Amino acid sequence: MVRTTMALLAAITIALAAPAAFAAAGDCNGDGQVDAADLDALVAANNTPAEGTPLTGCDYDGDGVISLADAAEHISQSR
Ligand SMILES: [Ca+2]
Ligand SMILES: [Ca+2]
Repeated sequence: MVRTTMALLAAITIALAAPAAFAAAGDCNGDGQVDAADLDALVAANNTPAEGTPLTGCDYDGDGVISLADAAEHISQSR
C-alpha cells in the first residue's frame, strides 16, 4: 500500500512538472516570453550545460549542452 502510494505520488509529481517543461520551450531566459532576448540568452550560453537552467527548454537537440546548433534551431522555429 505504501509502495503504491509512493509510486502514485511520483507519477503525479512528474505529471505536474511536465507541462511546465513543455511550456518553457523557446523561452531560453525563463522570463515567460518567447522573443528576441531568448536568442541573445542562447548565444551568450554557447557551450554551457543546459541542465538546471531556464535553457533546458532551448536545448533543441537534447544533448544537454547549449550550442550554436540550438541557436540555429531556435531561429528556424521562431520564423
Ligand atoms: Ca524569454
Ligand atoms: Ca544542445
